[in-house]
Amino acid sequence: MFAVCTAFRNFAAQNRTCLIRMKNILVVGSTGQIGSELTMKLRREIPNSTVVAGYIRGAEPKGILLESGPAELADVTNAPQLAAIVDKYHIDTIYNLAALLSAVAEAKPLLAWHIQMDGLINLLEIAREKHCAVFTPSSIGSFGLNTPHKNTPQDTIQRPRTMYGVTKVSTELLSDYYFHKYGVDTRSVRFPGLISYVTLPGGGTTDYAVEIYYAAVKGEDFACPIPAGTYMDMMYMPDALHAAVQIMQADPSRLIHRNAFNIASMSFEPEQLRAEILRFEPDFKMHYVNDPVRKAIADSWPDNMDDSCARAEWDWRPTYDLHSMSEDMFRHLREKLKPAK
Ligand code: VAH
Repeated sequence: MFAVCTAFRNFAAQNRTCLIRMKNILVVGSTGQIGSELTMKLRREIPNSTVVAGYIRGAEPKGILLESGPAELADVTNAPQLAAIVDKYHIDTIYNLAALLSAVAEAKPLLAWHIQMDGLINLLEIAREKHCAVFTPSSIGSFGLNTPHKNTPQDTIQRPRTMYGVTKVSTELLSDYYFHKYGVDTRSVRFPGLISYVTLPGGGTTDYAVEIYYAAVKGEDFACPIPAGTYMDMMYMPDALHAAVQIMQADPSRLIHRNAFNIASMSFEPEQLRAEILRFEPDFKMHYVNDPVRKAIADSWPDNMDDSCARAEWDWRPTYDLHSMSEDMFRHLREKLKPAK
């Protein structure tokens, strides 16, 4: 009888969260590659919402991110600081985007664990006590060498050998645990490599696919750290942001999975990207450089994921492909990087 009551209480708590969700939102890591754009999207698109830009010292919000809504010091490893923000703004949804990306995490594995895992447990405990929903992204980095690389299934073996990957698998498991044990409304996706013209990423393995566009627009010879023929899932940022919002607004009764859905839109290797860029910059030059850390990481990640569960359970659909993304990237970067008059 006790088990039934517990399950019902958890479900009721989870549904109460669902009814009040996505009005008062905290974005932890709001000045990062995803956070800087997600914060603005939420502020633009969620009517009557309060979207708090959480940041750490040395990465303060600036410009429109600072001027368009509240900002608070929100160090994911400082639980009292986070709890005070949740109370102050009556937060109902937390986007947890605080993380070291794959290559940096390999250089600083203990710091990566501290941020990604000690930070996550802080947020999940606060969410349990204060009935918040929590989105903490996973990634293609959660897979390893013995994961099927082609059409990587939603449910499959995950034995990554990078600290980034270990934290992503642990994030998926811990987030599932808080849902099943306490009814915390945790949901997330496994992001591919994300490409954007707004905020430069820092220290990822897929980031060559961002840096290459900057080099092409600047007329620089691009040094590619990823060997030809190395396929990885990639996604244009607008699609990734749409997924991050759409999943948190999905009908929970349809969700069979929760943490973390495979989502996919395109898979390419450096030579395919070079060919696409030459369509916009015929004089573009690229050569390969040896980067054993990024090569080993990239070799362990999928070529392309199967995202049929996300499509079936919450109607995920990408809108950009390599050509439409490249058109948009060049249009914005040529404007952003043009010499000041
Ligand atoms: C990285 N861009 O390369 C990030 C991302 C899926 C890759 O996690 O580490």
